[in-house]
Amino acid sequence: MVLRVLWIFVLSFVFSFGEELIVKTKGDPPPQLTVNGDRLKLVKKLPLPNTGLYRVEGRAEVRELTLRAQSLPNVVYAEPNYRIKPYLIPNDPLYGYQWYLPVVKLPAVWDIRTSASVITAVLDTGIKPSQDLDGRILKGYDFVDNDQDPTDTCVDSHGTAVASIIASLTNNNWGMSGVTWSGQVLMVRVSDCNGGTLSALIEGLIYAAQGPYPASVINISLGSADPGSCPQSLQEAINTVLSQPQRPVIVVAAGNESSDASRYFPANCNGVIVVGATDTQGKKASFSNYGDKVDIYAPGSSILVNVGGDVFYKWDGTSFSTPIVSGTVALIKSQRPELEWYQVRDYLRLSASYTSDGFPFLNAYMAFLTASSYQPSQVVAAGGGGGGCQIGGEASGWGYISLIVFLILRWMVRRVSVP
Ligand SMILES: [Ca+2]
Ligand SMILES: [Ca+2]
Repeated sequence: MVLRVLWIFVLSFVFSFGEELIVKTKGDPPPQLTVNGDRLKLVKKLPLPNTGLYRVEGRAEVRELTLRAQSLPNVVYAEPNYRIKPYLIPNDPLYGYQWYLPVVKLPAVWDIRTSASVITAVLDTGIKPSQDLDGRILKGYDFVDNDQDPTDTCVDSHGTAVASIIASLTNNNWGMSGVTWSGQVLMVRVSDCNGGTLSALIEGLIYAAQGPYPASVINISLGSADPGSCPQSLQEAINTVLSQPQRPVIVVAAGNESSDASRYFPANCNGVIVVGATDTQGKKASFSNYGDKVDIYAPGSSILVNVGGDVFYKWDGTSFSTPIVSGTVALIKSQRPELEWYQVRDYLRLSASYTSDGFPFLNAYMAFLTASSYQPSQVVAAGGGGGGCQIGGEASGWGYISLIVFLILRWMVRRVSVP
């Protein structure tokens, strides 16, 4: 209950009212209303008796002005001219099988922003063609065969499955819906049907960030328990990626071994967002890795995927919870491209709901809203010979204040809930 009240509090800052009032008067709406010295100018009469749309002249706060207008003797009622939005539910015939999309509140994000404008790289087994991915695929490089064709040669295409969750054409009356509605994915082949190598993964990472299609989000739904810590070369590659001008966000799977994710790379590397999986009951999936390294959990059981053509499966694994988060991050980065990876991680965690067994669970809508309230304050040219541009910023205004209040109240709620 406290949290619900809290979110209403946060939302009241995230949403701002329009600078207009709808006013019903006792008689014909006058061309001008004066409320304690503030002037309201009639924009037009509305098709209701004695009702006009008024624009606020000056910088009066609309909610305060509304309250004061309501107390005028010739006013029947006054209210802000609230913003409305279409409630988009896609028409893809298999949308009904994608139970995980409404659970993480993605349709609510789509009401605000359909389609990611940034590129998401998928470092995986490559790609097979599908009608639902037409125009959504950027063909990257194949670091397994060292050629320009990242086509998947496996019977069950893991890479296509991952890409389909992120980028399937949404609202095209065919197949399934993609998390980014219709964002683009850069396909980089770093694994064949039997797996890949660390070097291919490193090459893939650098290519994704620095190649011809610089990615802002990089999805890695693969990894290894060997050597039990993050390889230094991989950490160096990750550090290089994070320093690129578009500030890429790397999202990686926690792994499916039902053990501590700190044993698995790239989940145990620094600078990545680690994703665990939940089941259809809303609890941590039994197979999902866990532990302090895991930043966020998302649905990873019975996930509808397209493995090319018109072949669809329902698969389990952190491989498939990860692209749900990657796609959400792509929508956030499209809105706020300057965000650093750790800021995105913090927004995902701050806005998370919790599973009944206590794991932080993706709430794409709240993550998107809180991240959208972040305002970049300045653009600072980086000095020295490094070139490029560093985008500086700070969480400012109501978004920042609401986040601080949220943190304090959340801390209080947690303190109270611990026996
Ligand atoms: Ca090839
Ligand atoms: Ca579709």
